Amino acid sequence: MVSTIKELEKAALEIRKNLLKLCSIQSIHIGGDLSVADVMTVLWQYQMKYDPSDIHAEERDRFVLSKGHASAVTSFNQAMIGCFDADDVIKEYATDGGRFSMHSCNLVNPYVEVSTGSLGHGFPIACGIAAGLKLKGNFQSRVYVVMGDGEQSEGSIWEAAMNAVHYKLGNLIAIVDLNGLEADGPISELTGLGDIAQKYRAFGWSVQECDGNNIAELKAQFDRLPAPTSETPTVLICHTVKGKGVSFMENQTKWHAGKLTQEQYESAVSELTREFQNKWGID
Ligand SMILES: Cc1ncc(C[n+]2csc(CCOP(=O)(O)OP(=O)(O)O)c2C)c(N)n1
Repeated sequence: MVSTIKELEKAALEIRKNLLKLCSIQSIHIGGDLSVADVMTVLWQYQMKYDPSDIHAEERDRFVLSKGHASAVTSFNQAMIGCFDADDVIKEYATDGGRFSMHSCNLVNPYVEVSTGSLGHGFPIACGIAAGLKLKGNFQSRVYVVMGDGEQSEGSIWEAAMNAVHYKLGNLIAIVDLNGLEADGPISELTGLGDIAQKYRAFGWSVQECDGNNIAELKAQFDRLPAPTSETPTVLICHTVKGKGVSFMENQTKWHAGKLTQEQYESAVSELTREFQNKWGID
């Protein structure tokens, strides 16, 4: 487990560099991978109970990527904890018979708890898993589910949100990557999410909120989660920037998905590296 802020920020830098490398080879959902990269780093490198050598352990925490198009950032995090090599992700991504692709698939990759990609499905499935754990008498595992803010416009999200409260799923932690953009533009101009914290609160959820691109804040939010035995589900609303860390990608709808030229790749990597070194020095 990685626990200092510097180590976690370094891990997030490595993950972003891997994302950019992959993105220089082929088109990936880079905008939403980068926005959620810090959340995923703190979750996978610090927070979750997950042993890559015993992936069916009953006591493990479960992870569901409801915004299934952010498969690459998940795979690079799993590589970092030893599930497989990051180079394998790059080599096999979107190839015939490869374990990694635009959307996570557990038929070819056993580290994927649930295959996702069709938005609005992962969250209800995560609710079912959380209810199942309670029925089985497992009160030590949590279920973490990561959603997009565009994804909140799926009706199934709100059916699940209602049920999670009804079934007292305090072992369920929903995370919303609130980056303000979906595939076709700003959410405020498409469906209009309104006050999302207030909506979850009205449904009976416990709401936590933070800057989702700030590792220290994220760590503090995870540290204060209620115990899995609690009876109220928690949503962590993470305010993020789509394309975070690469200035020409930040808040740009066109970088929802895409491929980098060699020149763009080099400029993006040097910007990220410079930013890290300005803060922590060269080590
Ligand atoms: C049911 C469904 N409709 C449409 C899509 C196509 N799609 C893929 S990503 C995306 C945008 C999602 O926006 P958001 O949830 O905000 O994700 P992020 O911006 O974080 O990438 C859409 C519409 C899909 N995967 N599933």
